[in-house]
Order: sequence, then C-alpha cells, then structure tokens
Amino acid sequence: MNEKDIQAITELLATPKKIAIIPHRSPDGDAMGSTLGLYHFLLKLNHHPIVIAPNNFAEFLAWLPGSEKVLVYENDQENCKKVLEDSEIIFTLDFNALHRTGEMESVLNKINAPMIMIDHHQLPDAYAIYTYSDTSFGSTCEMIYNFIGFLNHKSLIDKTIATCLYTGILTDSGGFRFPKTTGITHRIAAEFIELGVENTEIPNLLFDNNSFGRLQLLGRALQNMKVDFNKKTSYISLTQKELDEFHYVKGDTEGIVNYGLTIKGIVFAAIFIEHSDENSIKISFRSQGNFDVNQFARDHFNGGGHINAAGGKSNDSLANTIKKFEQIISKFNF
Ligand SMILES: [Mn+2]
Repeated sequence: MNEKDIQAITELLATPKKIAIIPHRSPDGDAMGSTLGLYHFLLKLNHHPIVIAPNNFAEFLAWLPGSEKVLVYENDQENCKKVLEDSEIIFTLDFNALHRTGEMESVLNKINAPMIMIDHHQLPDAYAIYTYSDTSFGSTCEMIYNFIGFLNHKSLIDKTIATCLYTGILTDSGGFRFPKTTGITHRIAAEFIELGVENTEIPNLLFDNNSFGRLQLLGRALQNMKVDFNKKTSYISLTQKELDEFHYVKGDTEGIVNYGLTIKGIVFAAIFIEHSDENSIKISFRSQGNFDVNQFARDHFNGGGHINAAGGKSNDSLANTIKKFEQIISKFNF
C-alpha cells in the first residue's frame, strides 16, 4: 500500500466512524478471520464496526470471537441494507469483485461510502477507492496484520485480534504448508502465539469437529473419485441425493477437494457438488505447481481464485458439467 493511501486512510479513521466490513459469500476461515480481526481492531480505535456476511458462515467458524455479532445479509436483508447505507466506510476483505457478495452486489453498487479493499486474489476490480491487493500473500489475514502496521497500531493487536488473524493464516495456508507460506508468515504466527493465541486448540476447533455424517459423506466422495493418471488429474462428484443421505450441513464438503491432490502424481484436482436448491453445480479446483486453476476456472467454469486454488460454478446438470470437464482435460498435455 502506498504512503499517500496510508495517509488518506489514517485521516479517514482519525474520528469515530460507522464502518461495515464485508467478507465474500460462503466465507471461509480467512474471510471470517480477517473481517473479525479488523472488527476488533476498529473497536479499539473507538469506531462502530459491523461485519456483514452475504450468507451464513460454516459452523466450524462459530467459535471465532465476535462471530455472534455478525449480521447475515441473506437472513436480514432490510436491516443489513440500512446498515450499509448508513456506513461511512466499507471494507471489503478477501475478495476483489463485488459479485462475490452474491445478492449484496446490487446494494453495494449504489453505496457512496468509500470502499477499502484488502485482498490477495488475482485481477482486482476497480470498485474501491483504496486497494491493498497483493497475490504474494497466502492470506488476507496476513495483510490485515500489515495494514494495522501501516497505521502504526501494531501495539493494539491483542489476543482476540490475533486469534482471528491466526485462524485465517492457518486455514488459507493449509496449516503452514502452501507455497506462499514464508518465514514472515511464521514470525507473525509466533508473535500471535506470544500474545496468547491458543495454537494447539485452534486446529482442533477448526478441523477436529467432524460429525459422523460428514465423515460418511467424505467416504462417499472418496469412493466417487475418478483418476486419470495420464492427465495427472483427479475429480470427485457429489449429487444432492448423496448430500441428503448424509444430512449435509454447510461446511461439510469443505476441504474434500484437497484429497485428490494427495495421490502421488496428481497435480490437478476438482470436485463437483450438486446444489438443487440453487439450481447449480458448485465446483472447486486445486493444483500443485504451475498449473493455473484460476485461469482454468475463468476460462471454462465461470469462476476464479488463485493459481493453486479456485472455484467455479455451472448451471448445467451435474452429468453435463462433468462431461464438459472430461472433454477439456482430454486435450491436456502435461
Ligand atoms: Mn483468503
């Protein structure tokens, strides 16, 4: 972020303001961690922040400090609309195109309040007055730590703020494993642990709270997995019927796509999940190395994301969507 923008934001935040903080739709650990981390930070500066999520966040994030105060646009549209219209500043975190907020997009398009984007995805749209966008970071939470530093307020980071930010760093780095994890990432994590962040408890809260249904759904997903070793590709499908059979709740399919990449020799993994209520197929892509799934998702499946992790969607049937995918990969030349 350049000096001029930092100066302007410092002035903007010099007096208490009504501030809305928005994560992307279906917020993950980084989206919730960054919005709540910034929320607790702005509270300490005597602002009046409110986090507004486009839709519900997953149950495994409901322990995050402040999550009980989060407004959910889908459940409370009139009130959220009013809060947005009253806001004097809007932070949009962990996404860089307003359509990532789903139905909230139409409201945000009409808002006059200055927007500040902090995000690590590729190709940001130009909707924000101040944009801190950098794809070299593994998480938005790590960028929020920097942002607080730009404002010269690192000393305000306490256990609560650190807990939120640690969560996003942990989830978006796959437990400090993904390529953008640096020495600096570890040093920030170390600082957070010294502030009291419960680094052994947080992974338990995030990852070790499976329901029996979720494990069974995972079992079915793994059995449904197809592997094309020639194309170094694996893919999984789940039908709405299968989700129902195992009493699917939001968040249950989180991370399943990653199993495809754990097979020796596989560099590209996908999962296709049928959601009949939304009349769409939700797709996630993961890759290892140089294969750019952000580009792949943009080119073929109405989506985007990062080089090694991206999402997409299809409004065709599950069978046709997979057929299309198979046709595309048949032309691969790894
Ligand atoms: Mn992220």
